[in-house]
Amino acid sequence: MHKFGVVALMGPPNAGKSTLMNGYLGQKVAIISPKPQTTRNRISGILTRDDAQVVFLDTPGVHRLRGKLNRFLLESAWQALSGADVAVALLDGAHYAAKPGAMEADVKPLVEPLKGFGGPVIVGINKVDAVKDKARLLPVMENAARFFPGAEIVPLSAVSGDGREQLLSRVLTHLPEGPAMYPEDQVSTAPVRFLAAEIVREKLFLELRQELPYSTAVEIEHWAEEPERVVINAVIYVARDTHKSMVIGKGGAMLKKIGSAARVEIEELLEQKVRLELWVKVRQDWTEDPGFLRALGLGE
Ligand SMILES: Nc1nc2c(ncn2[C@@H]2O[C@H](COP(=O)(O)OP(=O)(O)OP(=O)(O)O)[C@@H](O)[C@H]2O)c(=O)[nH]1
Ligand SMILES: [Mg+2]
Repeated sequence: MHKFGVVALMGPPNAGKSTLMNGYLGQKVAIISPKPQTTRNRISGILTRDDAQVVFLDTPGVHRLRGKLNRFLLESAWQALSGADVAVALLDGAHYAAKPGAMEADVKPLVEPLKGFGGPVIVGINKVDAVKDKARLLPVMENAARFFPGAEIVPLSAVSGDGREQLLSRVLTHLPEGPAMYPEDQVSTAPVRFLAAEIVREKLFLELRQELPYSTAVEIEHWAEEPERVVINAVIYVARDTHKSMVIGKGGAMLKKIGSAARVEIEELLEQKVRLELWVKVRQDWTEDPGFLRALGLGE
């Protein structure tokens, strides 16, 4: 019997959704950072095995923040749910083991939509590697059972891989029978240009301080395949004049660091030499500009 289905990876920001998806794929498709709200679009990751093909949809963390960009992020998460066969609600178990009271507010925005989803919900209690005293996980699991009644609950670590297969085997029991829909070597439906722009965005998240990464966006402006290399020009949009100099850094040092880190990874992705040129442009308050958000592929 062969199964095919779509799994929505939902959860509060920073729970480890993107890390988990990459772990299943054995390669990096979604970008990851220690900052919440790293993911901005639904991103598919396709896992092909002999007995099943599973399409994971990584989603932006569900949270309660204001602003148009955040509304689009939420919308994108709910849309993943609407097309899914199974929902995995991933929670940061280490965070709630240390702060049991924090779970309620974090999961609140998820509870009703997951009830309305109607399909099976599996709760993943992630980051168990970071919990020394495993007894502290019990109240976390009890709490999760209270907020998501009827859901199966699986502790795991997306980083170490412990529990990852157990979670997947629970997911597989709920997937419908069906043939594979994608070629076995396809890992995502996202175009490589998008993945390249995301890699640049990840470096912005890793290098820039505090709130600055949230008001940056990356657009590939030019992409030329030459015989020996790929030439890529990418624009980093910032929302204010003052942000521009912070992204460029003293003598261009910051931009250089971001550019070379991104180039190395884009070369791995494309398996080709890459020349990456980055430009920083100010687009005043772009996070509140619906037309521009749409142009970036954020929002429908
Ligand atoms: N210790 C530990 N850290 C983890 C684990 N999974 C993820 N992390 C870390 O948690 C942080 C957030 O991981 P992401 O995968 O970006 O989380 P996310 O849920 O996709 O976050 P958003 O896209 O912002 O919603 C990163 O620093 C990860 O390295 C885990 O199992 N154990
Ligand atoms: Mg993410």
